[in-house]
Amino acid sequence: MPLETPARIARELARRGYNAEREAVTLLAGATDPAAALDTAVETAPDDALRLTAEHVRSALSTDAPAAASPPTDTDATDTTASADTVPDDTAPDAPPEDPSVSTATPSPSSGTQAADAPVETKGSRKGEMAGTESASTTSADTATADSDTAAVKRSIDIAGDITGRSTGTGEYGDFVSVFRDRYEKLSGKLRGRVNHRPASAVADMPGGSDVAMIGLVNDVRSSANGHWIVELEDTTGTFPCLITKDRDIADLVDELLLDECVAVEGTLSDDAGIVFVDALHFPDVPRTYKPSTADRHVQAALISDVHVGSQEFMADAWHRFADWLHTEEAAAVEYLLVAGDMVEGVGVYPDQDEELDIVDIYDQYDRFSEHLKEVPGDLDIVMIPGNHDAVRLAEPQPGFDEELREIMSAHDPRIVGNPSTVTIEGVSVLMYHGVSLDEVIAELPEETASYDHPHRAMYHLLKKRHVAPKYGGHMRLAPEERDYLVIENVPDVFHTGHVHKLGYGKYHNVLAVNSGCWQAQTAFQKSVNIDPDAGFAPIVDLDTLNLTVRKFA
Ligand code: D5M
Ligand code: FE
Ligand code: ZN
Repeated sequence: MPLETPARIARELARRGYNAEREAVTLLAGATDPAAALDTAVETAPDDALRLTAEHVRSALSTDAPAAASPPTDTDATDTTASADTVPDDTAPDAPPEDPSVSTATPSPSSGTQAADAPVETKGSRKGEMAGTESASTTSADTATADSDTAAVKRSIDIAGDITGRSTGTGEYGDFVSVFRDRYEKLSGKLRGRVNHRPASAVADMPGGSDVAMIGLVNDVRSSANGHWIVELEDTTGTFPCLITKDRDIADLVDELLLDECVAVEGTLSDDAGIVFVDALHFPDVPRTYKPSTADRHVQAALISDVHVGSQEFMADAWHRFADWLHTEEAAAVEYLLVAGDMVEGVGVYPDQDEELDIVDIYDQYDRFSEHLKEVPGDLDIVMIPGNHDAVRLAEPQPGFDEELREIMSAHDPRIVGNPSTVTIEGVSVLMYHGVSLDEVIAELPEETASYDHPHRAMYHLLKKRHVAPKYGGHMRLAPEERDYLVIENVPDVFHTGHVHKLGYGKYHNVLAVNSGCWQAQTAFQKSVNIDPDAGFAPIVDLDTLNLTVRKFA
C-alpha cells in the first residue's frame, strides 16, 4: 500500500489498531520512506499504547533513520476555502425551501463551503491563507504547531443534564407522577412571568366572565360539534377545558400542539365558569432576542450521527473519505467531533433487520465502529451519545454506554454521555439529542412546519416547546425518573440531532439547529416508505461564529 498521504497513513495505523495524533501522522508522511517509518513507529510504540503520539514517532525516527525526520512536506496546503455562510433564521412561516447544496470533499481549493439558502459570505483571511510559497508554508506549518499547542490549553468540554449514573427510576407509577410534576414545574416556570395564572382548581371557583390565565400540560385536544377546539390543560391541582374558536388566528396553533407539552392560555371564563374562551396561547419558547455564546478563537466541531456500523448499508468508503479529510490542513480547525447516536446498527431493533446485517454480534459491531473511529485524528475531542440502535436502554433519557462498551471504544478516550446531554465546548453549549421524537413531530404536525425534508423545522418545535420529546407513548418511550431530563432547561447555542437520516439546518431565534444525516445508504425499510437518506455528509460548525459548512463525502 503506497503511503504517500497522511490519510493513508492514518488508515494503515487504524488497521494495525492504532489511533494517531495528527502530528504523528504528519511526521510519518514526511519521512523519506513513510512505510518503513510507520513499521518502525509501530514496532517501537509501547505495548499498551492505543494512540501513536508525535513523541513515539520522533523517537522511532531518530533511533532508526535520522534522515527520515525531515520537516513535514505536506502541511503547506493551506485552507483557502474559508468562505462560510451565515445560517439565516428561517422561522418566518413563508421561508423558502432550503436547497441543501453542499461542498464535496475533493481537495480542490475552490471546493469550499456552502450552506443552505444563504449568500456566501467571505470571512477575513486567516494567518495560514497567506502562505503561498515554500518559505511561507514552513511558517504556516510552524504556526499550526504553535496553534495546536495553544489549542491543547484552550480546549474545554463540560457536560450537563446527563442521566448516566443517576437513574433512579423503578418503573413504578409514582415515578411517572414525579417526572410529569418536574416537567410541569420546570416548564411552567418559563411561562409564569408572562401570564398571571391561576391553578385549575381555583379557576373553577372564579366568577363567570372573569379574565383568567392558566398554565398546564396538554391533556387532550378534541374538536367540538361545531368545529371549535377544546384543549384540556392539566396542572398539579386538576384539569380544565379551554375553548379555541376555529375563526381565531390562534386556531392554527392548535395543529402544533402535542400531548403532554406545557402551554399557557389567557382568556375569559364562560358565564357558567365551566370553560375558558382562549384569546392567547403561549409556548415556553426561546426568546427572540436570544444571544448565543461563541468561542473566543477559531475552532470547529464536526456534527455527525447515525453511523450504523454493522449494517450492510454502512458506507465505509464515505467514512474513510471523511476520516481522511480530517487529517488535511483544510480540517485543521476541526478539534471536536460530536456523534449524536446510532454508532452501530444494533441487533433486533426493527423487524427483519437481521437480513441486512453485515456483522451480527453487537460487540463485534462496536469493535468495528471503534476501528473506524481510530481513522480520525487522535487529537480530536470526541463526545458521543447513544441512539435507538445502540446497546443501552431504549427508554429516554438513555444513559451513556456501559463499561464494557466504553472499553471497546477507548482509543480516543471519548466523552461518553447520555441521550440527551448538553455539552459546552469552549463556551458554546450544544444540546445533543438522538432524535426519536422527530418522527413523532413530523407525523403529527403540519407538513409545512415539519417534514423529513426539513428536519430542522421539527427541531424548532422542540425548542419552542422547550422539551426534546414532549409526547409520551408513541414512538418515544419514556423512562420515568425523578426529574424530567428531557426538558430543555437552558437555551442551547446549538441543537444537534440525528435519527431521521436527513440533513437539515437553520436558525431558530438565533439557535443553530442541525440534523446531521447519516452514514448508511437506504435500507429496504426506508425504500418501502420512501425515505431517501442524506448519507455521507458532515456538518461543520465554526464555534467562533456559529456559521455552518456542510462537507459531502459520498
Ligand atoms: O431510523 C431512521 C429513520 O427511519 C427514522 O426516521 C425512523 C425510520 N425507520 C427506519 N426503520 C424503521 C422501521 N422498521 N420502522 C419504523 N421506522 C423506521 P433509525 O432508527 O436511525 O434507523
Ligand atoms: Fe439512525
Ligand atoms: Zn435512530
